Amino acid sequence: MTSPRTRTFTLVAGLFVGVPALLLTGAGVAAPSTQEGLGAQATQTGTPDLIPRPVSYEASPDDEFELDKLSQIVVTGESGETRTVASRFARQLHRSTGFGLPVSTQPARDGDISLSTKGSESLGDEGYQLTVDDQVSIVAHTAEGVFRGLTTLRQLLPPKVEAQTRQPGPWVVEGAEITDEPRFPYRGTMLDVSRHFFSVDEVKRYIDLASLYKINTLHMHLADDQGWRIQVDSWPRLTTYGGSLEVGGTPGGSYTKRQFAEIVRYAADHYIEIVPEIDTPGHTNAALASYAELNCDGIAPPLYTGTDVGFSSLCIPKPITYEFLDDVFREVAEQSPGPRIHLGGDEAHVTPHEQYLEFVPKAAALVTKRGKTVQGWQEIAETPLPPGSTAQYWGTEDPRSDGLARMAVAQGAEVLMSPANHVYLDMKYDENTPYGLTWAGLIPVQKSYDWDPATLVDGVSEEDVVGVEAPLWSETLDEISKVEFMAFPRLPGVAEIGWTPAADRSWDEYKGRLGGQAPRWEILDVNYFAAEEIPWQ
Ligand code: NGO
Repeated sequence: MTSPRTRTFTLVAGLFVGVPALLLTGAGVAAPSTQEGLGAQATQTGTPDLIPRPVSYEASPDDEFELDKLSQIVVTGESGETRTVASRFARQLHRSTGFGLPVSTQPARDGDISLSTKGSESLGDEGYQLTVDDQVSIVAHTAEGVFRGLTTLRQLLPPKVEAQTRQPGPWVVEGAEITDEPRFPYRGTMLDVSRHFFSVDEVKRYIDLASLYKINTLHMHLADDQGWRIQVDSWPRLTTYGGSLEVGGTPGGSYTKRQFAEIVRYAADHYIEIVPEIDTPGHTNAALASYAELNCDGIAPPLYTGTDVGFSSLCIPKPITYEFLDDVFREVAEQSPGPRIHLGGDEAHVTPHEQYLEFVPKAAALVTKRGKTVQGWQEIAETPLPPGSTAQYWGTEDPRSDGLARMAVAQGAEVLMSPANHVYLDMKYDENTPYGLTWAGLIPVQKSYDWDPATLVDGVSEEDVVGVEAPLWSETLDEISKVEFMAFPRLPGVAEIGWTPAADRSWDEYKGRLGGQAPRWEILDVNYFAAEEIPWQ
């Protein structure tokens, strides 16, 4: 052990004489305040500001870890994937700490971080055990579990670890024993790149921020009335013409295959799966404008740059509609390695209802034909769905939406919870929010956090729910900084709803941890809304 580390340890250990171990587990138990004065990441409750709150956190007050210039990341006998995760983490930490952090197979020493996938299968894909003493050890069953554990370690390190430039140390983490795994397998957010287009770099920025809270799915709303944003070689005008504008009439854009692959790769590096959405049969004006033959009357409408919904429809009786969708889903499936494709299905107000019921199963078959499972907005639950489908609840606890969710359950589909009155990130926080919508009500931070996916809808319980997703519709959001303003601070709460057991969540305790994110967001230059309800640090 190097002498600087010994000195720090002695000094800090002195603060802990006679302090009992703290246990953070069970329903919102606030541990006694014992770690005051240990820096920004210690809250008034004495537990670090981790979001999502881990299933179990036990402080080991006698222990302390310090990362220093001799620290290594040790991966012995692991897959190449774990080594890749390790190298990426090393590169990230190198920027702020300046340390080399070589990935090594030598036995771990004090000050090292060791990573292993030799953990029990019961940890699942994302679970991990993290021990902090003289060393940090992360044990999981998969490389993804190791990554989730490293995400926790990032949050345990001082906020300045997020900086892009060299910062002075020390890089100290308090001793702890963490065991953790998610409540739900799907913890997502959605970015609407159709109403306003966001560049590859902007999407990457959103991935960076979401990933810090263990979000594992990014649903991309790639086609709507206002723009088609993903390249389809067999129907090129979808992007060259249908993607040319956005809301307000400003130039739009679209992702080439190479660019979309770059998003997929970047997301995968963060263990985030992309769910591509092609909204059908409504929300299709961009496609209808691009190809006259897709319209029942054979006449292409003009491009649309307003914000109304529910006025467009594919032509359900025409065979070309299915030739078109077959090509589209094939090319989207080729570009998207994830298991799901979202076919939309919402607000088909001008599609005759009988035709809607006929359309969805046909479109769904074109998705499953490509080896993908079907995801769609709640309306698709009215039609028979292929096994393994997901219906995305976007109601406001209203009878019609709740009924649709129950219809999904009745036919064995999974329900993804995106209640618009809680997790629509495009709703304003209060009447002074400079952008956003209000149709689902105002959503202050507490309202976005204080609900539970397994009790929201009668007849839809824990085992029916695959997870939660916070959609961010972009009618009023033309810059990524505005996206950040709407997502932060609400998105971390949705991430916690998806991860942390319901019994361990309470708003009063959570808001303290949320307040502790501010120093990190300042360093990351996040344009967050400093809501008055939060005790910001
Ligand atoms: C609705 C509508 C979208 C809007 C959004 C705005 C769904 C599933 N369809 O949600 O087209 O953009 O509200 O909040």
